[in-house]
Amino acid sequence: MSTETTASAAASGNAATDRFRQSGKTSAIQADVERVNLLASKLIKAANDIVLEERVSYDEFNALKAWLIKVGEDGEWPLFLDVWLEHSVEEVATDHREGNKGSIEGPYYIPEAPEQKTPATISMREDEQGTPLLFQGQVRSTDGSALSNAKIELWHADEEGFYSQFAPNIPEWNLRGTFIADEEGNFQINTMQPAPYQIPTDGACGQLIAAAGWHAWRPAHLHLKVSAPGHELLTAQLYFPGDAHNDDDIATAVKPELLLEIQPAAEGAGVQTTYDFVLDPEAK
Ligand code: MBD
Ligand code: FE
Repeated sequence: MSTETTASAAASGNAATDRFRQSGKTSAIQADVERVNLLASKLIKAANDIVLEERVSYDEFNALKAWLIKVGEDGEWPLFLDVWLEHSVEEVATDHREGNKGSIEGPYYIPEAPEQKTPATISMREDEQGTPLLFQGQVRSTDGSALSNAKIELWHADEEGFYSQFAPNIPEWNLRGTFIADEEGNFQINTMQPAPYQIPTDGACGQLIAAAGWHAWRPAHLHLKVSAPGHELLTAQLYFPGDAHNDDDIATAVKPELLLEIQPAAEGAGVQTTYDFVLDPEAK
């Protein structure tokens, strides 16, 4: 295979870095001097404490410097931060919620995927490999009322563990879509079961994982953003029972409430699952 057609850490990392730059996520940030002072001082102190406690050597210091440089060169800052830090940020951001548990967004979300009313089939290749998955459920508010015309954004890896727009030779919107539920908040989406995801082994994050003797896997997962007027946006992931990495996700993003129950498909090949979402009303 030529280099253009082979997935590489630097290609997916740099695509994730570009996507973050374009996301607008930093446009409204007003850095408060007190807050920057507090957080930066604490982070620097924590690092210095480790050096003193563990008697870090110059060789280790230089290995760190070289590695941090490589994280940037490979475009892997989004991957690194989403795998090892986002889960705590997500916990803080959502711990007031009474409705559905959520999980991290990760580095591979693209907004404004093509919209369809459900029932619908996500965009996929004619010969898309894998087990067909019918994903259905209802979107409700915390008071139990159905949220008519709720919006469900779904994106996930293919059967090889690759995401469209972050790996070569996959159609732009493959296994990505925006779905509108019916009047009763019900949705039915046909897709393909994703494979587990392996952090690229040829980039800085993979180098750290190998050097530390860790594994590089996330369990198979569906990514979702579920929204309805007057309600907080839910960012979540859903997982498949029996996956070897549900208990040791490298990104620490599995919660028991996010495990699906899988049944054989009632019609046709593959499997089906029903999962209902409960959204919190926006605080007044
Ligand atoms: C993924 O697919 C993902 O969901 C996260 C959180 C990090 C890396 C890859
Ligand atoms: Fe993912």
